[in-house]
Amino acid sequence: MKKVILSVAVIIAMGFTSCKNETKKETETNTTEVSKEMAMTDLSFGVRGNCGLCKSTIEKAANNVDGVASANWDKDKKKIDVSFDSSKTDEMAIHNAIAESGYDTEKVAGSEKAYESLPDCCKYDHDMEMNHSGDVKADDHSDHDY
Ligand SMILES: [Cu+2]
Repeated sequence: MKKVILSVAVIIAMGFTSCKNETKKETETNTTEVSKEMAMTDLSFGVRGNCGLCKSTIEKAANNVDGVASANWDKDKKKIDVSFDSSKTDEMAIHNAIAESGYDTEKVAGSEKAYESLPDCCKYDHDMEMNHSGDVKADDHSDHDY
């Protein structure tokens, strides 16, 4: 009888141990994921441009900045959503990179030289309004169709 009780006790003890281990692992994984997300900064600002070709030029310029995780320019809103690692780069570096590719941002005027070599369809109007907000929001799903 003692033997039975002992082995039951051992089984219970083993069960507890493995449960504890699993719980601990899960917690550790979650913590890592959360801190990864926390390091990312989301930023959104106006950038002038005309078409799909502008979109790829602007996004390429932003993505080429070390630390930028994603960039998505909205042709209708004339604005870009950027996600970046703030320990590697900052807002102005992204503005400058886009301006260097020929495009005006809210804070930095686009390089004239780069603008001149843009295809004709991309020679946007420098007076164009940018960073439209609000009403076009319902179209947000179109951001993901690439
Ligand atoms: Cu264009």
